[in-house]
Amino acid sequence: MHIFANRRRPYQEEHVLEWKQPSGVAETSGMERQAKLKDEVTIAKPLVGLDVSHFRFLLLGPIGSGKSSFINTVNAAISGRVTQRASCGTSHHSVTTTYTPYTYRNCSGSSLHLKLCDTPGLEPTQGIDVTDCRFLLNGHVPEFYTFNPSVHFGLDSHEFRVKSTADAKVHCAVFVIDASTVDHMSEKLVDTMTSFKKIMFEKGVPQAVLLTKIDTVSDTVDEDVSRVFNCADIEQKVKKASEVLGLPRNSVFPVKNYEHEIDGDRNVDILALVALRQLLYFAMDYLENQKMQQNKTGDSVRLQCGLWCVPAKKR
Ligand SMILES: Nc1nc2c(ncn2[C@@H]2O[C@H](COP(=O)(O)OP(=O)(O)OP(=O)(O)O)[C@@H](O)[C@H]2O)c(=O)[nH]1
Ligand SMILES: [Mg+2]
Repeated sequence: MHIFANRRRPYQEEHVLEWKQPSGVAETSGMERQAKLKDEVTIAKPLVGLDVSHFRFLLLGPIGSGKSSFINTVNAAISGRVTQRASCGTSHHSVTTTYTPYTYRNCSGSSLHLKLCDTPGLEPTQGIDVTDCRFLLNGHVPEFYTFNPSVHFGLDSHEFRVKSTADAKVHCAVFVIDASTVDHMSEKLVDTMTSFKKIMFEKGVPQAVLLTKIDTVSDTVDEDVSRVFNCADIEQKVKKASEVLGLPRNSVFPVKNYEHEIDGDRNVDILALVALRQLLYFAMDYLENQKMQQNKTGDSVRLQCGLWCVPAKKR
């Protein structure tokens, strides 16, 4: 069954695969589905007891891959207004230079408990490196810090936050990849992202991939974004992204960002919201694991205290 529209189009060929179907959204109308997804992402809150006010997502990826555009697309999907909160465009070097957290508010003014953090794009010879990535994941980089390509951020930077908090740490890392270039990404960039991934695995930080610009690789999707999960071309790009980054296909989310549009499109919003909901699930799992570890540590401290408290005669 089609994920978004339960009907067959004349150009839908026999070989076109219905390759993926996020749960619980197939049977409802587009409007209901959009409203349900919006509710879900609006009410999602970090687990209590961890001192985390917002889920923090770190967006990483090559220059021009659509990181800032995704931030704007989410804003449009949540607030109903297509705007340019984050500056977007194409340039020789990254348009984004600052580690910027974006928070969101829906049409009725309710704040979402998440921050999408924009970062400068990766380039073969500059951009965020493995050390920067580690500091970002650990929460040592202050929000709104402007990266300087000629001076590395480090322990000697006066802005280095020595004391990090659970709130400042990254709860889910998101690689943003352009679907039109995924088949021929530079080896250097892939190596950089692979080394980021290694640190994330070490730290237990979940990783996801946003596959952007799907409208540029399929005329069918360009014409009607709701056909994304019926499109063999997109399925192939998702498979490629999963192979390149070594992450499972169910953590690769195809999205189309607002780019030339001035009005919202329900199907564009739904795709962004489906991706965002999954990202929230990943971050929730991460925090659940943190809580479990915290409890385990607490238990062992309690156990130690218990032993110390055992009266001498009983030893
Ligand atoms: N057609 C299409 N264009 C897109 C999409 N996403 C982004 N773009 C365009 O791609 C260009 C780069 O997008 P940005 O969002 O600035 O990319 P970025 O990853 O933030 O780039 P840097 O900040 O330079 O690293 C802009 O011209 C966007 O309009 C998409 O899904 N479809
Ligand atoms: Mg940007």
